[in-house]
Amino acid sequence: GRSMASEKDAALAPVPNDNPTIFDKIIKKEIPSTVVYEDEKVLAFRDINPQAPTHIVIIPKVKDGLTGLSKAEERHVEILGCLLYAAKVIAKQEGLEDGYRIVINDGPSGCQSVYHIHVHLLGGRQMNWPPG
Ligand code: IU
Repeated sequence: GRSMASEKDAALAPVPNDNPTIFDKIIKKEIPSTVVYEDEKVLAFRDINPQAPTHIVIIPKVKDGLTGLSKAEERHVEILGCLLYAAKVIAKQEGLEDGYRIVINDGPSGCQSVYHIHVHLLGGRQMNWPPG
């Protein structure tokens, strides 16, 4: 793996592009991850650097150019819905009945570090507003 001083450093380091990412290796099970949910289109696994007691990353198995939300086209509407619906299913599975936080980081200013769209599901502690 790579070691970075902070998530923000990681987000500011790469030039956003559509190259394969580490998430492709996670999808192909070439590198291990703790999968908590999987269906035909979606894979979800525990974040390697959790920011809450429950921190899960939810990704499409096929990226189809969707490096981030800002690159969404009309053809991506279905997978976007699938990602969000999977978040709801996983939140219930994880026992987050008091609530949780969904995050999509986009681009350098949004602190995105992996250019394969993903939804963060965070819970198990009180979230704050505004976020950092
Ligand atoms: P971001 O929104 O692009 O910053 O989120 C990427 C997340 O992927 C981040 O929370 C990382 O900790 C997480 N992650 C991971 O779970 N496994 C990895 O091998 C890598 C990143 I690289």
